[in-house]
Amino acid sequence: MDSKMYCFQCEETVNGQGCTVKGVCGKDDQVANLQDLLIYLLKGISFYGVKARELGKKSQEVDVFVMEGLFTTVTNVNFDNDSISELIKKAFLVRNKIKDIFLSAYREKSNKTFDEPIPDAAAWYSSDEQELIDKASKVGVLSETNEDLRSLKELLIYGIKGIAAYTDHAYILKEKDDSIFAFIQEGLEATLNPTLSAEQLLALIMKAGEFSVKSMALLDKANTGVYGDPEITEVTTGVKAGPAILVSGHDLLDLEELLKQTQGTNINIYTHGEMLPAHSYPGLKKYKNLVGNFGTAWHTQRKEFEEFKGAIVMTTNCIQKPTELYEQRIFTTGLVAWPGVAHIADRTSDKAKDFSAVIKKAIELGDLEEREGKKLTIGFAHKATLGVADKIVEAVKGGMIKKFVVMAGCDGRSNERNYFTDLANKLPKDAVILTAGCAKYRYNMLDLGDIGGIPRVIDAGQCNDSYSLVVIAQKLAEVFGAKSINELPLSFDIAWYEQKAVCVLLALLFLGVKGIRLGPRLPGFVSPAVLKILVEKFDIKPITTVDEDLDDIMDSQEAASV
Ligand code: FSO
Ligand code: SF4
Repeated sequence: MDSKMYCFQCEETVNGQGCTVKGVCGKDDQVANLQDLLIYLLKGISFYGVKARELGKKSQEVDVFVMEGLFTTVTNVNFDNDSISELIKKAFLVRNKIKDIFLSAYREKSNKTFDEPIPDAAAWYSSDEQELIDKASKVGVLSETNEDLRSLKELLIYGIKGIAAYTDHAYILKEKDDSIFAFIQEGLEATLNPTLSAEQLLALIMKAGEFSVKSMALLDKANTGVYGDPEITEVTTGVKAGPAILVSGHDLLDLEELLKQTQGTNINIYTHGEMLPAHSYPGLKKYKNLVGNFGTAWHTQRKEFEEFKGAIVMTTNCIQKPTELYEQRIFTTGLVAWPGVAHIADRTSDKAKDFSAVIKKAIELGDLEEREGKKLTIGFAHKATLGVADKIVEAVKGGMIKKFVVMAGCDGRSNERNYFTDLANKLPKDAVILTAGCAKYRYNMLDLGDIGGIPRVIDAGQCNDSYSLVVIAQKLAEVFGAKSINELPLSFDIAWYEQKAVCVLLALLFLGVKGIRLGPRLPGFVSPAVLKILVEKFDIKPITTVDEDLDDIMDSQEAASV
């Protein structure tokens, strides 16, 4: 194949097969190839990382570098050549560090020099720019020539990217779990092993499901530990008069630091996209300057950021190419980067990030005009939802709720995603939607009403809060005396886009959820043979038409049967 790059990690990949000239997301071939080289070097680092751990040695710097490197390559995080090139340079240093740690531990233990074969990813080095570019074009996903092994390896890596993203969010809030760091490296290192069978890769993919659950649970612990358990909260989507800053992405600490730094000023802070759940955390909603939510899912940001006349901060994915109407007033931070966009530097040790440039910009831009907006009810994470469990159980037993439909995941550009809006609209009035992630923006503004005070869209939070949905389902299974959540009147209709959704999907498979509908398209990186395995083992199916799926959803497992 004559291609300048090859990336098929997200749902929007060209023709459902692969971006070969430029990413639909806006990633150019050079960035795509350099990201491939970075992943390759992270595998090389992991080769030594796994060996060092076997001898009881590890390094936090190395663990964090691998985790952050993976998150950097998630869809819509980093589009900047220079910053990826810097990470590649650093990867060589980090690899040397863990190599030295391992070699000295090995010598100490065995009294001899390590002389086993070393994979190219753990040995190759160059500081020459052209050599780096040449190498980058050779180590991407197509370097595995067996289609099925490639499919399994990439499924594993994308799940691990999601795990890394959630683990990084938890780490920022000072929660960590060494077993997750160890698994991330175990999974990456395994992809270098030419003798690994499809069965062994499948076992690792299931293990990734286990660690997906762990990473989401860890992040739940971090978020609730720092900001308290989400509370059922009404959020306004209008605009108040006054200078303003819009915060998008998923990083709650960035939002909090900005709230603190603007406290006592007349600057209003708004959430965008996946930042919406911030309003339900007691530790964040207490800030009077957190005034509302503006806009919807990530893919409408170009229009919405043009309309929002204040300053904008992008804390994590999903960033799109800024238009000239707001490129001078958008800032990136953390792992996010777009060439030419001003970047807020990382916090040094425990010192907060300095958002003064954003604040200065908001003041310069002046007042926003007042605008009316709808109200959204959010905050149905596990604690709040289980707090009203008796009402839910009563409604199920009384026949007012016949079905729960989990419609978590991501939103995206394609019109096919109207399926989720249409399905939500057409669901009978005795069906309740459980949601998390930006997928909700396809139906959270619809007036779907409530059942005895329980809203028909139960919004648990960000994509990682799919964990809450699982906790809720497990609790319901317990209350109804069901053997598993598969026996509940519960259907899964998941919208996916990027690799965090792959992590959520693997978590559900690990928990034994069967019959998940996935849309709008099945992943391009899943080969026909791998799909056959997933269908046989888990009964995964693609979404079809709204009417067909609706019949199927409502026919399966009636509430009355529990
Ligand atoms: Fe959406 Fe983007 Fe949260 Fe993703 S904003 S698509 S699954 O990054 O992480 O749900
Ligand atoms: Fe294409 Fe998605 Fe990869 Fe971007 S992340 S290059 S849209 S497959």
